[in-house]
Amino acid sequence: LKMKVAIVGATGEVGRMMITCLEESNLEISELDLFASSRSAGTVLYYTDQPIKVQELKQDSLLKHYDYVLFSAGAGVAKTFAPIAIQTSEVVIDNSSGFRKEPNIPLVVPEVNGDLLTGYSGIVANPNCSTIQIILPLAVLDKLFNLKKLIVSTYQSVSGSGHQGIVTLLNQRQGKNDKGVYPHIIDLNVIPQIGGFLDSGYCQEEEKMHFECRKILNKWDLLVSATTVRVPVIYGHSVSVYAEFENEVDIPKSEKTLQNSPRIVYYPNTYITPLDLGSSNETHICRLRLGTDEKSLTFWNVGHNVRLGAAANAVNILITHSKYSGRL
Ligand code: 11C
Repeated sequence: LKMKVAIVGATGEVGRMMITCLEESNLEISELDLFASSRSAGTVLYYTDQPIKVQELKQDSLLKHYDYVLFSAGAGVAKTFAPIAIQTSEVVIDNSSGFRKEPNIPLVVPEVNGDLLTGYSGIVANPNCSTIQIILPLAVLDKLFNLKKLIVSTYQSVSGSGHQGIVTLLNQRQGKNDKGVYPHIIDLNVIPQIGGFLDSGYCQEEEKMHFECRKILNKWDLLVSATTVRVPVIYGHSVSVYAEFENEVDIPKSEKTLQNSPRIVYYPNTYITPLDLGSSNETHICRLRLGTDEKSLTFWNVGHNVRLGAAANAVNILITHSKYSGRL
C-alpha cells in the first residue's frame, strides 16, 4: 500500500537523514510533504531524485491525513504541532524529548519493545541517540543475565547538537575563537556537559539516559549513572558501558547472542571508531570483557547518532508499525 508521509523539521541534520532513510527503505510513498520554519521554507530537497519544496509550518499545515508524520523540530514545536497532527493522522513519530516521559506514550526501539506498536495509533517517542545505541545490546544481555546496574560514559559527536554543532567545530578548526553552541571551545577539547545541569548534579543528557533506559526496558528499579561528554567528532557517538547483572555472565554466550541479534554488529577481535561507521544504521559492540566480577560485563559501543540514534530508528518505527497494521 502506498503511504502518505510528512516530515516536520525536514531541513535539519535529522530531517534530511529521515528523507535518506525513507529512500533507503524502498517504501512506497505516494505523497511526501516537507515542513520547516519560515527561515528554511522554500528550500528544495530531493526524494529519489524528485524535487520537493519545503513548506512553512503553520497552524493548519498538518490538518490533513497522513499515515505517518515524522517530527524532528525540537520539543517546543512538537508540543505545539504533534497534538494537532494526531487529530487527522495515524501515527506521529517524534524525535524530541517532548513526549518521552509521558506514561501513555510509547518510547520505542523496535528491536527491543516494538510490540508496543501493535494496534497503536497516536504519538510515538523516538529515544535519545545515546540511549538507542546502548539499549540494543543491553536488552539482549538483560534477557540472558538480568540487568541490575549500569554505569556509562559517553563520547558524543557535535552533530548531536544539530547542524550548528558541526558548524561550530569546523569554524574553530579554521581558527575562529568563537564558542558557538557550546559552553567551551570544543576543537581539541572534551566538554563534560550536554544540556543544562539539574539539582542532582547530573546534566540533562545524563538524566535522559537514566530515564529512557528504565522506560524502554520497562525496568524501573534499574540503577543507572551516566556521564555524558561532548568530543570533537562530527558523526558517531561512542559509549563505554559497564553493566552488572543478577546472574553470572557467560562471555561466549553473550558474544554468540549479540552476533545473532538484529541491528547489532559484534566485533570479537577488533574494535571500531566513529570514522569507520560510514552509513551504518546498526549499533557496533566491541571490547566485550568481564567487568569487576563474574556478574558484570564491560564493552565499547559506537553508533551513528544521526542515523541509528535518530532518523533510522524513527523510520524503523514507521516500518514496524506499517507491518503490524497491515500496510506492508
Ligand atoms: C546530543 N543526544 O548528542 C543529544 C542530541 O534528546 O534527542 C539529542 C537530544 C535528544 O547532543
